[in-house]
Amino acid sequence: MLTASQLAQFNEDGYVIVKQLFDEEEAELLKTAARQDPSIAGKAMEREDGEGGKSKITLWNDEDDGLLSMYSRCERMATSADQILGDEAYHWHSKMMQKEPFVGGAWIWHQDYGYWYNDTCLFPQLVSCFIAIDPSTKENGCLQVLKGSHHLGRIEHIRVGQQTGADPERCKEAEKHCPLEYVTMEPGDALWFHSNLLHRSDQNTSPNPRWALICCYNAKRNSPYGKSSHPRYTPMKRVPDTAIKETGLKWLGATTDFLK
Ligand SMILES: O=C(O)CCC(=O)C(=O)O
Repeated sequence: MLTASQLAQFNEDGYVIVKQLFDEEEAELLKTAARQDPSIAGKAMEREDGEGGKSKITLWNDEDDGLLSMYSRCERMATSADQILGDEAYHWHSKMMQKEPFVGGAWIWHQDYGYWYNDTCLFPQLVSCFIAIDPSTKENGCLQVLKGSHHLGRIEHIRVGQQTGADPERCKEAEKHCPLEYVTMEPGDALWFHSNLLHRSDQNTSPNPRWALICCYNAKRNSPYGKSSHPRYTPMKRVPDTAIKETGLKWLGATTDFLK
């Protein structure tokens, strides 16, 4: 549940950080599941950044009964997503971002709605929650955001080197108006960010991993009208906040719909 002032901050800045959304035990369980659930390593896709780095991502659309799904399904996440979207939120996808020491790749400026527009969502009424698994620092490539850039609306996304990102000329201009913030976080902290917020991250040149679980939600009324690589509105199987500790070390199931 977000407070009125957290919601106001989200609307003004395009993001809000919730410190310790998950307590120490939940953050530790998340780290163990991320590192040990065989699906995470087994279904990881490698993404070259075109600058010599590469990141691994494991991405799934559906929810199941494994521990990692409890983070996206739990009441405190689902309710916050409802509040931000002003509608019933449903699970769009979750992804495990694995930025490994020394090799973890960079991401260029982009808006998530830059891509999700092509999934035939009419409104930018989607939101992501970045949950830090490791400390997320400048050195290991924490997320960077342009504060208030969600007010720009959707920017055209084009091929830039080996990545597709927001038009670099527009981003350069946006940087003159919207302050750049390095979002440093501790394990268990969460960052909610708008689907039109410009964000990027640097390579991880440090000896420390920078992993994060990102859970993304769409609004019920914004269900894709056409072809989409993510699901149409399906009610979330919401679980109480206690489900994380109760579930314990249970891995994602064989039926999980991982994207390739
Ligand atoms: O993990 C990162 O550093 C970037 C993540 C990101 O930009 C995204 O998932 O849209």
